[in-house]
Amino acid sequence: MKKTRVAIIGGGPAGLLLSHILDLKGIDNIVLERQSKAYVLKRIRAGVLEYGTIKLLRDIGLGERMDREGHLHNGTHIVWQGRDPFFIDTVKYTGKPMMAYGQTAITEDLYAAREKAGAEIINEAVDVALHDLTSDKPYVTYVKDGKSERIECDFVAACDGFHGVGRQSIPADILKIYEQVYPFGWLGIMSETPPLPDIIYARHENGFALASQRNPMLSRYYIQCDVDADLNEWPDERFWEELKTRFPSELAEQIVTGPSIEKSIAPLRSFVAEPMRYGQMFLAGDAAHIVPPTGAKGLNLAVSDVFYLARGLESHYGKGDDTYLADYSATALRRVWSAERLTWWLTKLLHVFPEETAFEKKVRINDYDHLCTSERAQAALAEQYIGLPFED
Ligand code: RFL
Ligand code: PHB
Repeated sequence: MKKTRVAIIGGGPAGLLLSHILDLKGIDNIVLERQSKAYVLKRIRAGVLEYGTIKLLRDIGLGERMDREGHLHNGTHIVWQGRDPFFIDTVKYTGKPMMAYGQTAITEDLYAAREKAGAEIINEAVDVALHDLTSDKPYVTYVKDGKSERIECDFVAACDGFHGVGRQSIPADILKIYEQVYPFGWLGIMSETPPLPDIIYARHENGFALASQRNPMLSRYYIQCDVDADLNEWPDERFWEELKTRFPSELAEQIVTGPSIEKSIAPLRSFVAEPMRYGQMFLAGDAAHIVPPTGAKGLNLAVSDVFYLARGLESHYGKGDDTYLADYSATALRRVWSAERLTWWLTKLLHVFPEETAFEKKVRINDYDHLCTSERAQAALAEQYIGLPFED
């Protein structure tokens, strides 16, 4: 049997970041991760960091490689078939840039920092179960190498993603779910080719497309696709051809194609579980909420949840003050709902909906035209796109 203060379920970005910050504050913790380290590091996901995320990573000593290898951007472009292009200018309206730096690299940096500090990260921990969450002596059981194990703790941090056990341990009569599923997915590829210089969302009658990047020789592109599309129907040649169709010709000509090194389809979903606390357990990151990737908010929300949770735990252990922990769910959810609204709106604006009525089409175009002509609309979008500041 092991004992720790905080048992962290999930060794993705939320779990590892929480473990790192708690360790800096002298709060001991153990991370339980279902997958192997190699598997976690192989997952390709987010690529764009809000300014608050950049600053937090710098503040906790994880900014060095990010500042060396990441790429700062003043905002994101939108190109819209048959209309003027538009730039979400975060620097002009908020003074803050965004950073293209992959989630894979952040996870590598976090693993390296945790291992250097001698952290206890238990990979390939299966059958994790949470017990006595409403008592002051919760515990976690799991199986490692065929052996049943138990960890006693003060708190459980469920950072175990959308399919984790944390949220499922909350009784149905307490948990409230808000959900919206979209009738399409994103087909994404990674290729070892020089990316376009900017991050660009494209809106075309065939559907949405996105040009993004990881480093000077690594490009990330996405196109809207059928949610039940088969990857075998999308050989690289077809992907590149469709991608180029969705961008204006002067940009399409600049896209350098090459073999894909990764290709996958992600469904799009908006999802919020409330509250983000049950007894001594706190949910953080994708365990509590999912946003569609339009707007690049998922990882950034995981980071702000962890910021609020770590602050609450520090105040609990350091000062015996539980005000922040008591407010955790409400505080985190204010920021979550702001990102939910933004990503839902951007998804509606930029994708082709199969069932869209002629009326809805007109309203959507009007929304875009308003954005292109109204400084106030531009400022409001830039403020939410860069991410609202963390609350005091
Ligand atoms: P994760 O990354 O899913 O990690 C959860 C971890 O928990 C483990 N786990 C368990 N461990 C033990 N026991 C169990 N029972 C367990 N169940 C699960 C899992 O193995 C895993 O290691 O959640 P976390 O840490 O909350 O991080 C969230 C982010 O990963 C996610 O929000 C982003 O990737 C979303 N996202 C983006 N976010 C951004 O901020 N900017 C972007 O540009 C961006 N682009 C994206 C994205 C997500 C995408 N996909 C594939 C969904 C682009 C895509 C295509
Ligand atoms: C990415 O680079 O993976 C990316 C960029 C912007 C988004 C989503 C994903 O909105």
